[in-house]
Amino acid sequence: MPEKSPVIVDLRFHPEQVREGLKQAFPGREVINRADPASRDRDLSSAHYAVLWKPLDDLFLRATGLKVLFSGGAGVDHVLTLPGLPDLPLVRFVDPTLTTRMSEWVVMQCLLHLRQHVTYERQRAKKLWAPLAQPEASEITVGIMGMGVLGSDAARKLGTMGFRVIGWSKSGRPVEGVEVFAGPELDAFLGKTDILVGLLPLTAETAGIFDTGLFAKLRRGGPLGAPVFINAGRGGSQVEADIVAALEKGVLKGVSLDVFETEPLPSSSPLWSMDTVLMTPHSAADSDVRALFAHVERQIERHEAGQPLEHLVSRNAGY
Ligand code: NDP
Ligand code: OXD
Repeated sequence: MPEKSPVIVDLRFHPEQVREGLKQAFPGREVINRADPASRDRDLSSAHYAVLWKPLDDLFLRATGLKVLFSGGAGVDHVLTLPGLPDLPLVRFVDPTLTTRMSEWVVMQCLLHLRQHVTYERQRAKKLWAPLAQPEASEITVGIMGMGVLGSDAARKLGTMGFRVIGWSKSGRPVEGVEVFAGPELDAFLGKTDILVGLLPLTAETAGIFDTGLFAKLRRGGPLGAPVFINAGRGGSQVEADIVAALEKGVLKGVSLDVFETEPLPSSSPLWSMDTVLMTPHSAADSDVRALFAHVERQIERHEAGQPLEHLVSRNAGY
């Protein structure tokens, strides 16, 4: 039997978690973990596979025998812009562990805004006991931009909580139980949306899409008073100066952000200190390394058995 090609692991994840995750991964195959100083001078030219997230600069110069690339996350904008990226199949990470984490985050943020958490926190700081009139989820329409793997799952779970859910995607591909609007129908979609959720990949078409003009088209006069914006797609899709202005003018009532134009968010950003902003440090849906390695193993097995790879990225579309 021919020797199995090594797999390069070049992940800027928590090194201890990667080391732990690798203990059970890739049986019978050499693993070159580039976070491990002992691998620094290792010849990479015989490896056919690389799993990467913000890889070291010399990866593609030294790993000249690669056949398939695996993104360590669901998003691939950071891979597609890597200098020297070879023209090879790129597989992204799709797994129930990641999808579940994202839906938890999205449902939690929608509920925090529905249940007026920010206002209650403000009242608590003043020791003010003042129950507010409380709308129900069924009175609120959540509009999800990006109805792929993550958007579709979040839509289903928000529906279980009682929210009315609509979606927007490039193709308008149907999703069971959800009215999905196609690309050119954006304005009609926005006009029905009380809580806007961004789960879009970052591409040339989606860069800067969440701006003043878009926020102005959201439904006004709904039970929340003003629309809410939630984004866990990519920070490059949002114009943060426009978010700040929309919050200050009351065009937006509140926002929840997991992603930012610059990460980590610079200390000079006004978003840090605005009490209408809920934020997390790009942690809505971290990749579980064990699940990631199991997914890569499955795809390598398929590839070596002559079966098509799954979750392939379209270079043209950018996702
Ligand atoms: P998918 O590829 O499954 O879905 C992407 C969706 O976006 C599709 O519905 C697609 O439309 C739509 N879309 C893409 N471009 C456009 C456009 N120009 N106009 C309208 N719709 C568009 O991706 P996932 O759901 O798996 O992930 C989405 C993104 O979430 C990732 O790319 C990543 O950036 C982000 N992410 C963030 C994480 C975090 O922790 N914050 C974790 C994981 C992912 P169509 O269906 O027609 O193709
Ligand atoms: C991803 C992410 O793309 O964590 O998976 O952002």
